[in-house]
This record gives sequence, structure tokens and C-alpha cells, in this order.
Amino acid sequence: MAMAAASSSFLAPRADALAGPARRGARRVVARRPLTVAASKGEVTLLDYGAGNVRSVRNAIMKLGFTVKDVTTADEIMAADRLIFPGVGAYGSAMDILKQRGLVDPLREYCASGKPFMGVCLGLQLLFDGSEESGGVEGLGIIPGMVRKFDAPDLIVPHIGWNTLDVKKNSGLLKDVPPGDRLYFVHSFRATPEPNNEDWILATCDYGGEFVAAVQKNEVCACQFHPEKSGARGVGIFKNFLEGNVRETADKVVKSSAVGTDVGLARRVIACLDVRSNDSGDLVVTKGDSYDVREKDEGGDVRNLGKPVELAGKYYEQGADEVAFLNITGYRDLPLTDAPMLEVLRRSSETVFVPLTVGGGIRDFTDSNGKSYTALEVASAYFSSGADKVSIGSDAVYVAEAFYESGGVKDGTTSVEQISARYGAQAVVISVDPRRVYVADPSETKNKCVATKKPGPNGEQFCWWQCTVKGGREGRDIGAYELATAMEALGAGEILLNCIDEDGQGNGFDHELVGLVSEAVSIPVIASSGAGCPKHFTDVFEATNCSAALAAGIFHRGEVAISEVKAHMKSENVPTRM
Ligand code: 1PR
Repeated sequence: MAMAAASSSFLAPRADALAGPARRGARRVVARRPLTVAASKGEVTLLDYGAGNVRSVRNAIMKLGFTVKDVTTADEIMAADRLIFPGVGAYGSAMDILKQRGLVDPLREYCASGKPFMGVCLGLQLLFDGSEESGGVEGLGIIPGMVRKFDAPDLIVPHIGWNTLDVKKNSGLLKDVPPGDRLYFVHSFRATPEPNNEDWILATCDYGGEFVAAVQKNEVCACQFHPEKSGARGVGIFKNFLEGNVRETADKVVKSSAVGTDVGLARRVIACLDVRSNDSGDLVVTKGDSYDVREKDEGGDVRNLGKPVELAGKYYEQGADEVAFLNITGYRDLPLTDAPMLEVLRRSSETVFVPLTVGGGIRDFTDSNGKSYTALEVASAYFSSGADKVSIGSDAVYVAEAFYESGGVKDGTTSVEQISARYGAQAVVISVDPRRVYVADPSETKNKCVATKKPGPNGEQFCWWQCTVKGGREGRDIGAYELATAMEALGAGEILLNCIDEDGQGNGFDHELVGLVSEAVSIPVIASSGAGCPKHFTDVFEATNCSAALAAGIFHRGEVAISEVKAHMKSENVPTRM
């Protein structure tokens, strides 16, 4: 594929990407890796058709001591002894690729042969007769039933986050998942249990109604959730598959309803790492107050709060539901060959088995050598390096402005539309960087105002939130409400709602802003900026319909651990993944 080729040109691993200031002309001494390599427990065949992040699946397999053999041809599929099919992206493009490569019949035959098979997410959906995604597409037809969009009224879609299972059968695959435990889902379409597929259903999940969470018939199994993104519990599911322990067990199935009231989709807690190079050229996690990341003392160095890969690992261990990396100087022109964020992702995804979002610089781009890349190519680079979602900041504002100027025309050429069409809406997050603007009367602006409980400096009773670009450096005449609604229309799957006024202040999230935007869209909204203590998380979950809350400073400075936030949420009966 042209895209993959273009991506790889700027994706070549840079061993020194994280090594600190470049020392031109210095002779580099390359440390040799020890020659002792642990013996492989066996080989697993992976069908990666190049449509997204399967790096984490690979990493989970390798962490368990197995080696990965990639397959691309029909013969290789038939020759496999144990096949993993991690479907990613949109249903239509996945089936197109399988057809082009002549893999449809071989996959059917492989599953019919009864050899071990594991599908993940889209890899489950493709087993069904077809999907209404991509305008109606035929699937592999191995399991009866159609995949349809979540359709319950007022449901936030995509279904993103950690949800509980209702296990229907005794199976070795899920034997280590205690009732009430949560696994990570991210999808807009789902299959439902029906009488003609009942014999396949291993577990269901409830989100606006019961849907298929896992299927199994003998050695052929598939999960709608992502084991490779479901922490240690999820990696254990892969272990059961890889070690050949998926057959029925004698243990009794315990229903998740027996575990109490904390069932269903959890409210997520996200750790955010604002990343940039400091003045010595080291890539550091920094954190500002209202987006000013420099120390206040003389010299004003960029604040250095730690190393990105180490901090991501720490927050994973503490129970973060997701980790976001924002390359806060991504709006500047950097040659793509110097994209150290790619290396951060590669290394983080080796040890962090929860979703990773990356943002900064996702837009059409011409590097200093005059070589041009599309936003889709930049995003593809991030996905293939280990990102599950990309977040678009400045470019989303320009796209929304053009969208309104054109009277709401969707021409399919924008970054948001292209990435969404290729990778699915759930992979596209919009990072909004707004600032509060007071007005005496809503007629003073074309943007949506609210009557505020925090009047302005001159007693103004109304305000709106002005979007900015380039990390808050430039305000535009478009509000957060208008940006969010345009982005939903263009195919974004989630809104990361920052607030420049509250950033780093520790006074709590801006409930008026979060309430306005989360009522305006039916995609998940992540509240961001201002967390100062665990109570601020339960406050924003109680006051608004947001799906997740994100914080940075309190975690980086060690003032509050993520586990403390979770414990507080649990004590306040907020659905929480512990
Ligand atoms: O415009 O697509 O290149 O993306 C740039 C990205 O970098 C955007 O997502 C933008 O939010 C981010 N960014 C740019 N400049 C800054 C800055 O701080 N100077 N950081 C910046 C945004 C805000 C939050 C922060 C929360 C929580 N950081 O992500 O983590 O406010 O902080 P807190 O808990 O300490 O209050 P593009």
C-alpha cells in the first residue's frame, strides 16, 4: 500500500531518538545486547493486514514468550497451527483487503478445520454474515448474524472503555477473569446474540442492550474487547489461547450480576503526558499553568517532570485506564525523521497494555527536505508505532472553520474524515484547547454562550469558550461547542476537552464547559484540566455526562496516585475499573 510505504520512510526507528542532545560528530558506542535469548515457547501466526495498531498484540504475544510469524498469503494461513486475527479499522476496508489478497476462503477453511483461531475486535465481527458498517458489507459468514450500529436512544457511541462481561459458558479462555472484572472495548458496531448463533456465544456485555462480547466453538474463539489493551487480565486471556487452554473447564460459571452493583461501563481515568524537547534537546514530560510550561525563575527552562516511557509505565502500574501523549510542539515544522514520539510509542507499547493516545502535529505536512505527507500518513505512522488513537488539535479547528464556511459540506478530504474512514471513528480524538470569553450579552458572538455561575471581571453573566490553535497561542472565532459538533459530524469518535484557564490550577474541572460539550455531542467527552484532588473526579462525573477525566500535574508531581483516585471513585459508587 502506498500509505504504508510512505509511512515507513519516516518511521525508521531512531535508536538515539531518546538519547538526549545530539552530539554531532561524536562517535557513538553502541551497547550490544546480551546474546542469551530466552527460548521461544512456540510460534504463533499473525494475520496483520496493515490497518492499524497490532503492535500491542505482537508485544503481548512476545511478552508471553512466543514468537510471531506474519502471514500474508492463503497458503501461509492454511499452514498455520495457531492463528491470531487482530482486526482493526473499518469493516469495509478490512473485507476489501481480505478479498484483494484472496484470504476470504482460506480464513473460512482454516476456521472450519478446527485449528486454534483467535479474532480480536473487528476480527470477531468479520466472522459474522456481514455488517451495516461501510454501507453494508458481507463478512466471512462463519457465524450467523449481522453486525449493527449501537442504536439505543441517548447512548454515547463509540462504546469506549472498560466494561463487565456476562460469561455464558465454561471456557478455559476466560477462566482467569473473575466476575465483575472489566475489559477494554472500543467499537461503534456490535453483533447481538440470536437463537441461530447461540451455540457460539461465550460471553455478552451490556451497553444499551446485550451484545456479543466473546464467541467460542472448540478451538475457534474471538473477543469483541481487546485483550492486549485490557491490562494483565487481558494478557492472561492471550496466554490461555497460546498455551492451548481454551477448551471448556469444569469450573462453574459465576454470573457477573452476583458481584454487586459495580457493573457496566466504567468512568475512565486518563493520565496525560505533555511531551516536548527541553532546551538541551532531551524529550521530557512537562506541565504548565494555563499552557505556560516554563519555570517562573530566571532563565525560564522548560519544566522537566520525568521521562515519557517511564512515566507511562508507572501510571499503567497504578491503574490508569488509558495514557495520552501530547507532543505539545507538534504544530512546529519538524522533519518527520526526527519524530521521537514514534520511539516513545514503540517502547511504551512493550510494557503498557492499556490504550495509548498520541497527539501533536497530526495534519498535512511538508518536511524540511520538501517531502510532503498527508495527515493520514502521519496518523498511520503513529498507529503502526503503537498508538490506538490519534488526537488532532490545531488542524481540527481549521477543518471546522472550513466546514461551517462551506455550509456543512463533507468532502471527505479532511484529516478527520480520512483517518476516521480508514481507521474507524473510535481512533480519532479531537483535542480542544479553549479559553473562556465573557460577554455581557450572547448577541455579541455567533458562538454558543451559557449563562455562567462565575461572572466575568465586569460582572458579565455569559461566556463562551474560544478555540485556540498552536498550543493556545492563537485564538480563533469558533467556540468549543461549535468545534465539537462539527467534529462529530465529520466522523471523530471522542473529544478531549482541555481548558486553558483551568490547566494546572488544581481548582477542579470546568463543569460549565464540560456540561455544555457533553450535552452537545453523543460521542464520549474526556474532561481535562484543573484536577487537584480525587474529589474533583467524582465531582465532574456527578455534574456532567462526561465519560472520562484526565489529569497531568497531580500525577506527575506525585501529589495523588491514580489508585487513590480510583479508590475514591469506588467509595462514591462511580463505576470504576479497579
Ligand atoms: O495542535 O494538533 O499539534 O496538537 C498539539 C497538542 O498539544 C494539543 O492536544 C494541545 O492540547 C497540546 N498542547 C499544546 N501546547 C500545550 C501546552 O501545555 N503548552 N498541552 C499543550 C495541552 C493540556 C492538557 C493537560 C491538562 C491537564 N495540555 O492535556 O494535560 O490540562 O493538566 P492538569 O491536570 O495539570 O490541569 P496539534
